[in-house]
Amino acid sequence: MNIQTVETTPIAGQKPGTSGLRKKTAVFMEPHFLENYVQSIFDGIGGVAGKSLVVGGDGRYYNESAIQIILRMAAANGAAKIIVGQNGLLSTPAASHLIRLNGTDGGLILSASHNPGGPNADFGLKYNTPNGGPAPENITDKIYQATTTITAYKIAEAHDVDLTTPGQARIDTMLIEIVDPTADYIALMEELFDFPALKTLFASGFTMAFDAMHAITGPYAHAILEDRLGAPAGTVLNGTPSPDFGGGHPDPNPIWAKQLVDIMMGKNAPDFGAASDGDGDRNMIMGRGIYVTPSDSLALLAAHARCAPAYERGLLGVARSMPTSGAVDRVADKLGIPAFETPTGWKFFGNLLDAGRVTLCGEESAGTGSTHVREKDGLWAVLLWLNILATTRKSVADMMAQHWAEYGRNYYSRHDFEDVDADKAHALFSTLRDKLPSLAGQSFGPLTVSSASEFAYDDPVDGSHSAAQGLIINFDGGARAVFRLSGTGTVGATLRLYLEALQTDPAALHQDPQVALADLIAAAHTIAKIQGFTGRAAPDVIT
Ligand code: VG1
Ligand code: CO
Repeated sequence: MNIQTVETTPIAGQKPGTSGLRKKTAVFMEPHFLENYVQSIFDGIGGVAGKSLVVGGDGRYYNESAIQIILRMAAANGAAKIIVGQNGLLSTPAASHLIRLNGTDGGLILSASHNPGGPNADFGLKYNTPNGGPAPENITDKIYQATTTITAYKIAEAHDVDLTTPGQARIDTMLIEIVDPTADYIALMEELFDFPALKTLFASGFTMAFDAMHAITGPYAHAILEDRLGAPAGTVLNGTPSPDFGGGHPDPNPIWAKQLVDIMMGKNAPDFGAASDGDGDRNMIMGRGIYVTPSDSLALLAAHARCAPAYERGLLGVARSMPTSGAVDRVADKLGIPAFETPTGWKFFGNLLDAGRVTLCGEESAGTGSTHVREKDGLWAVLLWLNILATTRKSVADMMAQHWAEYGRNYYSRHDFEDVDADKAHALFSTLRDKLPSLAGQSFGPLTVSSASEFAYDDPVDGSHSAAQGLIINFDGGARAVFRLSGTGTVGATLRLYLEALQTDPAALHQDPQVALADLIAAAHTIAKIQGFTGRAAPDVIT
């Protein structure tokens, strides 16, 4: 094998964010950009000589070319084996499963998830560790360090590997196993859930719409929902992945999955609706005439998980990211199991899952998952919901009404101010941070601040400390506003404002969340001077 050692210099800005490195596709395609980052991953994890890795992506523009480069670099760096999805495709949860199933030394996932794809949109790459989960900060720090000192990368001179059919290939001595991206994942789902009960549910006339948003879950959803479970053809919408996700944002929320929302809110809506994101790790849940917030979905799944065979013995504990509502904590209380609060990003759940401290975890951004992999998993959440509905035979709306009546309702909303000038966003943030100690006792409209702090996390398993994970303002009565800057964007800054208020009055459980949260929204704007700093009076996206 001819190995080229290409001299290079560090490229600024290769610092992984909430979930790997995300940049404009054109930036990833600049000379040496991808190669520098891949070599830095390899160097940051102590080299890949003799190791095996899983490689796959969400099929966005540049996916396959990037994989060909990664294969040649892995061979040049002495890797023993690469397991790659057919046509370079793997959903994020399927990649996580393959890493675990095959005991590989981790994997590379090519995705910018919910960010749009295409030559003028976004691309991303992240390293997952041998447990199948996104690399924790101590490893991403090493990778970043390597990007700042890199002097050369290695790449084999080889032809493109044909990834179109499952089978084996080689670059010199490195074995490349090309696998069906869906097969092992489907087998796992079949172990976790009661497929015969789900078949019976669909056979009884239960109807569903699943919006794959032109992204990676299309093939998985077709195979599971329609082929295995007998849902009628047409249940899966937008089920053929396209490199630019049909020109849309593959972000499963009421704004970007509007087609599904219109169906579910319209006449003759199906019983159940769901959508997933670019790389298949998120889920949006709807019922006929109702949108279920991800925080509520997590709480409901925790309350009823025992309906599914995989969880029939109960849950060890639950975890949620800090900005996610406390709805699941109330369920945990009742179940008598621990509830953990972690920073945003799935990498913080890995230790808790590995240590057997939690079984379920989730984020307000529509990510839910369990011990079955070490990523959030969109279709898994959909199947768990289906298993619960198959057992209870209640509508989604009735399930939610029952849940709120029992636990109270954590009214919840996230307001995103996108593409704000980065300096202005940081100025807002640091001004607010400085103000936190003086806020307690101050009133804003009818709301009085009870405490304010910056969130930091001490991992209960390995003791690692993560600082500066968001600003929290608590109000008397339990309402809360949280401010964070997004770590997944590629232009400017996105300010996220998370709003939550618990309502236990049975007469006030069915309001519009924006109305229920109006005082809190006003208080948050006043305290942080959002318009003053950003010029924005209203958010771009409300979920
Ligand atoms: C966002 C979400 C976070 C999620 C992350 C990756 O991060 O808020 O909850 O874990 O995306 O999800 P941020 O830093 O932009 O708020 V995925 O499905 O885009 O990999
Ligand atoms: Co995703």
